[in-house]
Amino acid sequence: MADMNALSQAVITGDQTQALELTKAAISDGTSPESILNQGLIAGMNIIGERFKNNEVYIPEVLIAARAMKSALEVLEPKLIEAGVEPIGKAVVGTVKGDLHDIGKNLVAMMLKGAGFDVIDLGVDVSEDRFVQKAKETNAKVIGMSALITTTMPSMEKTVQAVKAAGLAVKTMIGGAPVTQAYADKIGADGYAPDAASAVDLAKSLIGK
Ligand code: B1M
Repeated sequence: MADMNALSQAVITGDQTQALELTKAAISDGTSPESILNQGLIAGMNIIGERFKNNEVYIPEVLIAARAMKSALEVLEPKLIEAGVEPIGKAVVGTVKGDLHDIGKNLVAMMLKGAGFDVIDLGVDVSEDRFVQKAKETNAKVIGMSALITTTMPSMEKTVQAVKAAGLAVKTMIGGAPVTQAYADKIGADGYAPDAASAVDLAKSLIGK
């Protein structure tokens, strides 16, 4: 059985090689992709987040931890995405304007792909106009927005308003560490999900699947 603590440690210390090797080893010894993700990678990133908040580590350490996590996620992605699922609808996803955090958004995109969505990932720092324009152009059924900083959350409200002003039938869903259901209700978004797995359930229910 793979050592998830060692994997968390590799993320915490930003040891990209070790994080990759432990992820590959865990995949080959049959550890579930969800355990590798939650007990290994996310657990490590949460500890880095706490230390960052307490000024015990600084941006460079957070960056190398994020780099280690990202390369581990690249090898985990095919396992998280089930092969050969028929697309059940298009989803445009992105991290909102002013916000560069993309690890959680990438996870949401991966899980949506795994659930059979055709995902158009706009990346980070996405303006309300880009969300709307892409949703219109692709005839997407869902727009998924991620925000990790309290000061970028108002971009979600702007996007919801822009979608309404454009008269699009697309559903809007939001998530990210500082985001809540109460905030979704306040800004008139169609839904909120606390994690990537619930984001899939929410996206499906929003489009009646
Ligand atoms: Co930043 N950062 N960061 N950071 N960073 C946070 C978010 C912070 C909480 C750290 C802290 O103080 N404890 C804090 C925000 C405080 C606040 O506003 N409340 C913060 C800050 C302040 C900043 C800077 C301003 C620092 C500075 O420059 N002084 C700066 C901002 C830059 C910018 O965006 N303009 C900054 C920069 C960075 C790095 C570049 C160094 C790096 C990002 C690297 C990258 O993403 N490529 C970074 C990181 C890594 C973090 C922490 C440590 C980890 C975030 C992460 O990836 N978590 C973070 C602290 C923390 O959250 N613990 C922090 C793992 C990820 C899997 O979780 O993204 O929450 P998360 O996603 C989850 C759910 O939230 C949900 O599903 C995911 C999986 O379950 N979810 C959705 C996410 N999006 C969703 C969308 C949905 C549904 C669910 O529907 C569409």
